[in-house]
Amino acid sequence: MDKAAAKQKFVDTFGELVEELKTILVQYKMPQEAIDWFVNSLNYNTPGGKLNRGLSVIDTYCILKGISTSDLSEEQYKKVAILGWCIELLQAYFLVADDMMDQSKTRRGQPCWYLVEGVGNIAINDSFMLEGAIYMLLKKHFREDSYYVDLLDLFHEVTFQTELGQLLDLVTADEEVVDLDKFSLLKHSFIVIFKTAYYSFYLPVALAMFMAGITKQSDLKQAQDILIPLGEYFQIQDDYLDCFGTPEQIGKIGTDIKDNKCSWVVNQALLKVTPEQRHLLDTNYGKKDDESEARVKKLFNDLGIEKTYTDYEEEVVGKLRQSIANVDETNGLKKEVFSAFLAKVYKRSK
Ligand code: DMA
Ligand code: MG
Ligand code: MG
Ligand code: MG
Repeated sequence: MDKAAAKQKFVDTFGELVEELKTILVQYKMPQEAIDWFVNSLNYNTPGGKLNRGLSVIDTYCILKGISTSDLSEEQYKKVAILGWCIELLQAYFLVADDMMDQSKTRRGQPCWYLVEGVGNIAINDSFMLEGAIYMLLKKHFREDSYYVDLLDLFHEVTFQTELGQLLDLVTADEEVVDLDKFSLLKHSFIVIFKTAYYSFYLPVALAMFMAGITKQSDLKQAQDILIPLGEYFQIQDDYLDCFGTPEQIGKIGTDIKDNKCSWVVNQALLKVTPEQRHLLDTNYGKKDDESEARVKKLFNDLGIEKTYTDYEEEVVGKLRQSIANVDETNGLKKEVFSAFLAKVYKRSK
């Protein structure tokens, strides 16, 4: 099955899950307007992205089992796809809230949910419900499995880690006072590992490992030791694209400069600036107007940040390939789980 077909097959299972979630509300005898609202929020916020996280659960499961997707029975496929959609629901939950907190305008090429006519602050409750949907689905489909509690633990812990990352991201980006001395690459590393790497990289693989019964502590640790640095690299790409990608490419309008974010880009710039350039950065970074943002972007160009980025990318990918080559496959973990994941993100432009 090619990539597009695999994605389509996965997308096709989402409608069924929406129906299942809708049935729960019908059983509660919920008035129709609440049912329609929830269904609309699910459909607006959950599919529509790259679906890399969700698809990775399926890919990882198949690699661990040594089979191809077409070898899975309908029933097996649906079960592993549900875990994939649970990550996509988690992602939808984070993004709806993230866009409000970051005052973003667009996401996946459409207006952010909170900006849709009639939504506004109801989006806060909608984000909670996207998260709640995960546990309704897990209960319905995994309640009888021996690893049910492991799935719950994993979702809960990774959610908490992500929220901690979002916290550090937000408190490092003061809305009023711009103090670039608060930034550092070490703090950046904390932010991105917690807000992105755990849920985007460790979670899909760990879920598939639990489902495939490959759950030795040492193997979960091997997975973390590769996936956390891989996720850090992925968020550095996100930071880079926020500034240097086009909205057409990335489906969103970058906000990091105006939001005073402790991004990888500004941290690299801080390592290179002359005192005059530092003054320019101090007076323009984190300002809400387009002119200040343009001055900061021009400075980033003058400093050659694009080259710094491509050098970084080659270096980190070299290291990741080395770690992958050293994976111990004795207990059933496979190097291919990681190389497949790396291939999905290497040199990405969206
Ligand atoms: C996103 O960080 C992290 C989470 C948990 C959603 P971000 O604000 O850089 O993401 P984006 O660039 O997609 O708004
Ligand atoms: Mg954001
Ligand atoms: Mg954010
Ligand atoms: Mg970003």
